[in-house]
Amino acid sequence: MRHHKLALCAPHYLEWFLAQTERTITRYHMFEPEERILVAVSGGKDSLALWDVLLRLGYPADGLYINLGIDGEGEYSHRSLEKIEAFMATRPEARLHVVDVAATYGATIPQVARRKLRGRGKPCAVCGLVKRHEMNRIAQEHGYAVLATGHNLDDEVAVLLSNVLHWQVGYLARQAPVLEEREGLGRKVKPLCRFYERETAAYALIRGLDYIYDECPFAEGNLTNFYKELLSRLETESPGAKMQFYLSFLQARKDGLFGQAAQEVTLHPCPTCGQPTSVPGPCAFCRLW
Ligand code: Q46
Ligand code: ZN
Repeated sequence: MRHHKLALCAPHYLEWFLAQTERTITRYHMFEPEERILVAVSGGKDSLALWDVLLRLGYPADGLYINLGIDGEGEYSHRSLEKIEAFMATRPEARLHVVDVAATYGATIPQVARRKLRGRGKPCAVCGLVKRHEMNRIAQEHGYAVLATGHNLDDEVAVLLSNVLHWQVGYLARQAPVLEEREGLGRKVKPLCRFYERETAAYALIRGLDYIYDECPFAEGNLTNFYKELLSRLETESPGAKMQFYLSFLQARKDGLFGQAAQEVTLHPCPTCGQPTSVPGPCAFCRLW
């Protein structure tokens, strides 16, 4: 790890990874040992690595898998669930919640997106909306204190670059390792946010986690992946550049650079589902269906 000027063998790498995760959890006050955690799992390396680490650190962490009904090549969603079930088979203490979007709401994500967008564009906006709503719903219904996602440093800096390029000050104010809970919205945390993507991949590999390698077929050619490529070129030239970009952003944010924008908008409960929304009336999720 050039950016850390550190080289480790496999057993020490695993120790290091656990200790670093624990340090991130404490540093950003993500959760206390007795708080119940819901981990959003996709079957990919980051979310399975996160779930594995939290269990090994002794946290009460359950999983949530949202079946989006994305088939693409070889039934993407179906294969994702298989990986998660294989993970669970060797961890009897782990519990998994599964939400099947088509069974619950009557259409898969590609179907509802086609309806909504009349065939234009990718279903990602619709997909993001549904995932956020369902994560929040399951966390609330089952009384989880916190929702954890597997975002790594590469994910975070790609979003950061995108937000900076468009000067999305409101988004910048809200991009953080921890989003505190507010009326009707649970706390959200990203315990892997200080790991490079290849570090979470190395962890998954050494731990022998079997995960889904392919990305969702709709991710191909998206802008986030292009930003990731750009940032990786920067990293090659200047090891540690991504970490530097992210940490100095967090510092600037803490110093109040986005202070005005951080002022929260007033939220109203949706009359249909009860989740908070910024405009009075039904929320975007309920309007979608
Ligand atoms: S948003 Fe888009 Fe992802 Fe949903 S449709 Fe696939 S690529 S899974 S993170
Ligand atoms: Zn609603």
